Amino acid sequence: MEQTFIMIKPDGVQRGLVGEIIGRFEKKGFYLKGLKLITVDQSFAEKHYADLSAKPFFNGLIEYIISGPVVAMIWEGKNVVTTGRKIIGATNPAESAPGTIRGDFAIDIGRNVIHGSDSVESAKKEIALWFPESPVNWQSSVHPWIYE
Ligand code: YYY
Ligand code: MG
Repeated sequence: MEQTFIMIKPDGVQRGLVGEIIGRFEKKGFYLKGLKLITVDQSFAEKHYADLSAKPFFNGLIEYIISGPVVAMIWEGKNVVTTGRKIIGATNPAESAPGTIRGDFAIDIGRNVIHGSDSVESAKKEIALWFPESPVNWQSSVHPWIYE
Protein backbone atom coordinates (compact mmCIF):
# COMPACT_ATOMS: atom_id res chain seq x y z
CA MET A 1 0.00 0.00 0.00
CA GLU A 2 1.05 3.62 -0.53
CA GLN A 3 3.25 5.27 2.08
CA THR A 4 4.17 8.87 2.81
CA PHE A 5 6.79 10.60 4.91
CA ILE A 6 5.44 13.02 7.51
CA MET A 7 7.64 15.11 9.78
CA ILE A 8 6.52 17.25 12.72
CA LYS A 9 8.93 20.20 12.58
CA PRO A 10 10.74 21.61 15.65
CA ASP A 11 7.98 24.17 16.34
CA GLY A 12 5.36 21.40 16.38
CA VAL A 13 7.42 19.43 18.90
CA GLN A 14 8.15 22.50 21.07
CA ARG A 15 4.50 23.52 21.06
CA GLY A 16 3.27 20.10 22.19
CA LEU A 17 1.37 19.31 18.99
CA VAL A 18 2.79 15.80 18.51
CA GLY A 19 -0.15 13.91 20.01
CA GLU A 20 -2.73 16.07 18.24
CA ILE A 21 -1.06 15.56 14.86
CA ILE A 22 -0.55 11.81 15.24
CA GLY A 23 -4.19 11.55 16.37
CA ARG A 24 -5.45 13.17 13.18
CA PHE A 25 -3.64 10.67 10.96
CA GLU A 26 -4.64 7.74 13.20
CA LYS A 27 -8.29 8.71 13.39
CA LYS A 28 -8.47 9.16 9.62
CA GLY A 29 -7.60 5.48 9.29
CA PHE A 30 -3.97 5.62 8.19
CA TYR A 31 -1.47 3.18 9.65
CA LEU A 32 1.67 4.26 11.50
CA LYS A 33 4.59 2.33 9.98
CA GLY A 34 7.56 4.29 11.32
CA LEU A 35 8.14 6.81 14.14
CA LYS A 36 11.14 8.47 15.73
CA LEU A 37 12.16 11.63 17.56
CA ILE A 38 15.37 12.83 15.97
CA THR A 39 17.55 15.93 15.71
CA VAL A 40 19.14 16.24 12.28
CA ASP A 41 22.29 18.12 11.29
CA GLN A 42 22.76 20.66 8.55
CA SER A 43 23.95 18.28 5.82
CA PHE A 44 21.04 15.92 6.48
CA ALA A 45 18.50 18.76 6.37
CA GLU A 46 20.07 20.02 3.14
CA LYS A 47 19.66 16.56 1.63
CA HIS A 48 16.01 16.44 2.65
CA TYR A 49 15.33 19.85 1.11
CA ALA A 50 17.82 19.50 -1.80
CA ASP A 51 15.18 20.48 -4.37
CA LEU A 52 14.81 23.89 -2.71
CA SER A 53 18.53 24.74 -2.46
CA ALA A 54 18.24 27.65 -4.90
CA LYS A 55 15.35 29.31 -3.06
CA PRO A 56 15.91 32.52 -1.10
CA PHE A 57 14.33 30.99 2.04
CA PHE A 58 16.59 27.88 1.92
CA ASN A 59 19.11 28.91 4.61
CA GLY A 60 16.38 29.98 7.02
CA LEU A 61 14.49 26.76 6.35
CA ILE A 62 17.56 24.64 7.15
CA GLU A 63 18.27 26.61 10.35
CA TYR A 64 14.67 26.08 11.45
CA ILE A 65 14.66 22.34 10.73
CA ILE A 66 17.88 21.74 12.67
CA SER A 67 16.84 23.99 15.58
CA GLY A 68 15.38 21.14 17.65
CA PRO A 69 14.07 17.60 17.55
CA VAL A 70 11.55 16.60 14.89
CA VAL A 71 9.18 13.65 14.78
CA ALA A 72 9.75 11.59 11.62
CA MET A 73 6.99 9.21 10.59
CA ILE A 74 5.89 6.81 7.89
CA TRP A 75 2.13 6.67 7.35
CA GLU A 76 0.45 4.11 5.12
CA GLY A 77 -2.90 3.89 3.37
CA LYS A 78 -4.82 4.37 0.15
CA ASN A 79 -3.86 7.74 -1.44
CA VAL A 80 -2.01 8.69 1.74
CA VAL A 81 0.35 11.08 -0.09
CA THR A 82 -2.42 13.27 -1.52
CA THR A 83 -4.78 12.91 1.43
CA GLY A 84 -1.91 13.55 3.84
CA ARG A 85 -1.20 16.85 2.07
CA LYS A 86 -4.89 17.75 2.45
CA ILE A 87 -4.79 16.97 6.17
CA ILE A 88 -1.69 19.18 6.45
CA GLY A 89 -3.08 22.11 4.44
CA ALA A 90 -1.54 24.72 2.12
CA THR A 91 2.14 25.61 2.55
CA ASN A 92 1.36 29.15 3.71
CA PRO A 93 -0.80 28.93 6.85
CA ALA A 94 -2.46 32.21 5.83
CA GLU A 95 -4.03 30.18 3.01
CA SER A 96 -4.51 26.84 4.80
CA ALA A 97 -8.15 26.02 5.38
CA PRO A 98 -9.43 25.76 8.95
CA GLY A 99 -9.59 22.08 9.86
CA THR A 100 -6.17 21.43 8.36
CA ILE A 101 -3.14 21.14 10.64
CA ARG A 102 -1.49 24.31 9.32
CA GLY A 103 -4.87 26.07 9.16
CA ASP A 104 -5.55 25.26 12.79
CA PHE A 105 -2.09 25.60 14.34
CA ALA A 106 0.16 27.92 12.30
CA ILE A 107 0.53 31.57 11.30
CA ASP A 108 3.80 32.03 9.38
CA ILE A 109 5.07 30.04 6.39
CA GLY A 110 8.47 29.63 8.05
CA ARG A 111 6.84 28.04 11.14
CA ASN A 112 4.27 25.80 9.49
CA VAL A 113 4.60 22.89 11.94
CA ILE A 114 4.67 19.91 9.60
CA HIS A 115 6.11 18.41 6.43
CA GLY A 116 4.47 15.89 4.10
CA SER A 117 5.82 14.33 0.90
CA ASP A 118 4.41 15.91 -2.27
CA SER A 119 4.37 12.79 -4.49
CA VAL A 120 4.71 9.02 -4.27
CA GLU A 121 8.18 9.35 -5.78
CA SER A 122 9.43 11.89 -3.22
CA ALA A 123 7.79 9.84 -0.44
CA LYS A 124 9.95 6.87 -1.45
CA LYS A 125 13.09 9.02 -1.49
CA GLU A 126 12.29 10.67 1.86
CA ILE A 127 11.41 7.38 3.58
CA ALA A 128 14.71 5.89 2.35
CA LEU A 129 16.60 8.95 3.67
CA TRP A 130 14.92 9.14 7.09
CA PHE A 131 14.40 5.42 7.72
CA PRO A 132 17.45 3.54 6.40
CA GLU A 133 16.79 0.81 9.00
CA SER A 134 14.28 -1.84 7.95
CA PRO A 135 10.76 -0.79 8.99
CA VAL A 136 8.65 -2.65 11.54
CA ASN A 137 6.25 -4.94 9.71
CA TRP A 138 2.75 -4.99 11.19
CA GLN A 139 -0.80 -5.04 9.87
CA SER A 140 -3.74 -3.33 11.54
CA SER A 141 -6.49 -5.70 12.68
CA VAL A 142 -9.17 -3.08 11.90
CA HIS A 143 -8.36 -3.00 8.18
CA PRO A 144 -11.74 -4.44 7.00
CA TRP A 145 -13.55 -1.82 9.11
CA ILE A 146 -11.83 0.99 7.18
CA TYR A 147 -11.55 -0.45 3.66
CA GLU A 148 -14.43 -2.00 1.70
O1 YYY B 1 5.70 20.95 0.64
P1 YYY B 1 5.50 22.17 1.51
O2 YYY B 1 6.15 22.05 2.87
O3 YYY B 1 4.05 22.56 1.63
O4 YYY B 1 6.19 23.41 0.76
P2 YYY B 1 7.55 23.46 -0.09
O5 YYY B 1 7.29 24.34 -1.29
O6 YYY B 1 8.08 22.09 -0.36
O7 YYY B 1 8.56 24.25 0.86
C1 YYY B 1 9.15 23.59 1.96
C2 YYY B 1 9.09 24.50 3.16
O8 YYY B 1 9.83 25.68 2.89
C3 YYY B 1 7.68 24.99 3.52
O9 YYY B 1 6.97 24.05 4.29
C4 YYY B 1 8.00 26.23 4.28
C5 YYY B 1 9.26 26.76 3.62
N1 YYY B 1 8.95 27.87 2.71
C6 YYY B 1 9.23 29.16 3.11
O10 YYY B 1 9.75 29.36 4.22
N2 YYY B 1 8.94 30.21 2.28
C7 YYY B 1 8.38 30.00 1.09
N3 YYY B 1 8.08 31.04 0.29
C8 YYY B 1 8.08 28.70 0.65
C9 YYY B 1 8.38 27.64 1.50
MG1 MG C 1 7.44 20.18 -0.15
